[in-house]
Amino acid sequence: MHCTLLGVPVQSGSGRKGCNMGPNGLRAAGLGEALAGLGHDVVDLGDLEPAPRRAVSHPNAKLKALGETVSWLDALYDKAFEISGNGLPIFMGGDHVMAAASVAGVSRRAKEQGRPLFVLWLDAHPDFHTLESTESGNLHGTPAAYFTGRPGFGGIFPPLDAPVDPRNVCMLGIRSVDPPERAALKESGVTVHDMRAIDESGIAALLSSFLDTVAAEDGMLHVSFDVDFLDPSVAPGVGTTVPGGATFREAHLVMEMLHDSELVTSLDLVELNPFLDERGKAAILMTDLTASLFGRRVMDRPTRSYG
Ligand code: 6HN
Ligand code: MN
Ligand code: MN
Ligand code: MN
Repeated sequence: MHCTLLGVPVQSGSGRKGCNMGPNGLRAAGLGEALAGLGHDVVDLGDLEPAPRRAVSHPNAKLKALGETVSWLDALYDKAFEISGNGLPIFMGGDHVMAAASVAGVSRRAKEQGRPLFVLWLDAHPDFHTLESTESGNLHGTPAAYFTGRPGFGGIFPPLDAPVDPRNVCMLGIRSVDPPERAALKESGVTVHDMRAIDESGIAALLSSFLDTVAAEDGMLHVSFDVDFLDPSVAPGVGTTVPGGATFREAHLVMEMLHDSELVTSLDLVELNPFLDERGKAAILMTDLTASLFGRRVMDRPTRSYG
């Protein structure tokens, strides 16, 4: 497999600083070496730079850092389309707002190839706010609304050539939803498996039924992995910790099943905040989880000390 690593050190979409160190946190944890060690051909393109600023405005005065954030999305939208034409891109965030552009870019690629794009959203949050509905004003709460074509982003976020069908989006790990998101999700057709569903049904059953659908429709599959999908006890290095998240083994099992499915065509690793991490715990776990996605099996795991 040819893997392309791209750092996207955007932090303006989150309420706090430190996510801009995420790409280097993953590099320090040995992400590139881990994938190369599994026999993959790995190229690290370094870090993206934002595009020149456009004049953008919106009546919601709560929105934070709109112009700066949009300049990152503009740059990433083109880059994601470009690099998705050659191997499997891994977008290293940066806060989750970057998924607006990574998904929009790979969706344009899927459309060009005449295949449907599916999105597996691993997160405590659905990030399903519009620019109107967000109360925090933090734009990392909006990407899933944008790429599924919810209204109000036109002329502000990059033009969306290929909206993702909400019925092709599966969210796993959800446990923190704002009222306007809840109402919109209900109408949307997005599949939401919250933590209770995972407790009751087991994560494997929920994931395999989604993967069966992707395979049946010959879909491309983008995985967007927010660190806060994980329980904060195993991944403290994130600004938006929510108790009751996925365990170490639940997360690895997801990645192992994704590997076996051979369906994944692109990946986001987002919201890692090395400033908030404990001796690289979250950075190392995200790296090891990515290794599972790229073929490392339980019996082959290297001996590691965790903090
Ligand atoms: N993330 N729903 C909250 C908000 O501020 O809109 C939290 C968003 C979290 C976003 O974790 O990527
Ligand atoms: Mn998120
Ligand atoms: Mn989140
Ligand atoms: Mn493999």
